[in-house]
Amino acid sequence: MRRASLLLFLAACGSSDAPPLRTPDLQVLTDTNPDPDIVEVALVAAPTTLELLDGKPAEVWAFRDGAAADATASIPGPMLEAKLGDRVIVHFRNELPEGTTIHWHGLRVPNAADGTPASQMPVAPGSTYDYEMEIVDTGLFWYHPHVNGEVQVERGLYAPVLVHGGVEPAVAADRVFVLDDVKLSASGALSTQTNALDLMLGRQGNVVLVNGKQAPELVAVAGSRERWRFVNAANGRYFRLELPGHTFRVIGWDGGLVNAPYETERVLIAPGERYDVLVDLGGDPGDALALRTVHYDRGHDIPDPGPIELLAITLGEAGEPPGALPTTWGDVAPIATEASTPRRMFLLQEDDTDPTSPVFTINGEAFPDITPLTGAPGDIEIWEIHNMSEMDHPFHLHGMSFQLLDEPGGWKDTVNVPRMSPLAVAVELGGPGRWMYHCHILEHAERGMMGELEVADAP
Ligand SMILES: [Cu+2]
Repeated sequence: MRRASLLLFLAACGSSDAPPLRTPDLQVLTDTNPDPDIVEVALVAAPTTLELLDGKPAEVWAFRDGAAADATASIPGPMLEAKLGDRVIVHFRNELPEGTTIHWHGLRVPNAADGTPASQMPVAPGSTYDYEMEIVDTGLFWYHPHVNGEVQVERGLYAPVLVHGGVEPAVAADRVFVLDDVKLSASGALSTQTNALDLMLGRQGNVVLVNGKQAPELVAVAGSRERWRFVNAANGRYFRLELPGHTFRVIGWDGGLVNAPYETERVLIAPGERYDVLVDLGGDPGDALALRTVHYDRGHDIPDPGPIELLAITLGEAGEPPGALPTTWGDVAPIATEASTPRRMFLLQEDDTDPTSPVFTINGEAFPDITPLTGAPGDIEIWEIHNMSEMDHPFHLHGMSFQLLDEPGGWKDTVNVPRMSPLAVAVELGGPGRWMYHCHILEHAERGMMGELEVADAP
C-alpha cells in the first residue's frame, strides 16, 4: 500500500530512496485492498465548507476519501493513484442533493464504468455505485461528474488520477498540478451570477487555483530537473504556461508519453487536456521563479487579463545536475489509415441569435436531440472536425483515444479545434457501449455540443 501515510513517512525521514512523487496540497485515496495489483478505494461526493481564499469560507461540493475515518473533503478531490495493469474498484457514495456520476476522463474503461447518462442512471442522492476498471493506460487522467457538469465540476468536484508505468525519467521531483479557476464574490463564496459571456465562452473565474490554492509556493533544488504534470479542470479557461527564462520539454500528453519529446517555451492546455513536461530549473539558490499563464486568444474578443502567476518557486540548495535523458519514450504505433479509410464529418457550430441562451451544435443537432453514430469495435476511421464557429472548442471523446493525423506519435482524448478551422484525427473504435463525445467547455456541452457513438458488434 503506497498511499498517503507511506508518502508522509518517506517525506518525514527524508530518505534518498524516497519516491520523487511530490504532489503539493493533494491528498491521495486510501487503498484498502492488500493485493498489490488491486486498488480499492471509497469515494464520497458531498456539500461542504472550504476556504478557497484564506479566512473566507465558501459553500462548495467536494470529494473526500470514504475509507479514511478522519478524511476531510478537498478541492481538488483526493488523487487516485495506480499502476499499469492494476484492477481498480471505486465504491462511490453520493451525498449531494442531486444525482451525479463519475467519469474517468481519458482512461479506457468498460462502458459500465464510464460514468455518463449514456452508460448508467445517475447515482441518486444517498445512493451508491461501484466503478470497476482495469488500468491499460499510463499518465495523468482525472475524474469528475458527467451530470449537470457546468455546475457540479465548477463547485469543486474534480480530482486527478495518476497511473505509473512505462518509461520513468530520473527527476528530482514528480509533481501533479490541477489547474482551475473560480468566480468568487467579495465574501469568498462561489458566485452564482452567470452572464452572457460566461454562457458564450465558458465561465472564466476571477481567481486561478493550482491544486486548490492561489499561487502556491514550492521549493525546488537549484539546477535540478523536475517532472510537472498538468490537467486543466476549468470549465472554460485555457491555460498557456510559461516559466520565464526556461523551456519545457513536453514528454507526454493526455494518454501517456509521446514518441518524440519536444521543447517549447509555452504550453497551451485547453479544458480537459493534460500535459507532461520536464523542466530544468537553472538558477542559483535563493532565486525566485514564477510559473504563469499568459493570454490566449480563443475567439469572441476574449479580454486579455495580463499574465497570471500560478506558482511561486524558490530555488533551494543546489543539487546534482540532471542526468542523461532516456533514449526512448512513448511506444505509440500509428493507427493505420489509408485513402479508403472511412471518414466522418463533425461540424461544430454556435447560434447566438439570443445571447442570453446560446445554442451549440454538432452536425446541426443539439444534445439530447441527437442521432447516435454507430460502428463496430476495431473499426478505423478518420474524424474530420470542422469548427465553423467564432471560438475554439476542445473536442473530447470517451472510451477510446485518438491520434492527430499530423502528429501521430501520441494518444489524445481531448484536442483543441481552433475557430474557423478543420482538424483531423484517426480513431480506432473501442469496446462495446454508448460513448459520448463533446466539447469540454462545460457550458457548451450542457447547451448542446455533445453526441453519442454506439459501438456494437455487427449482428
Ligand atoms: Cu465548445
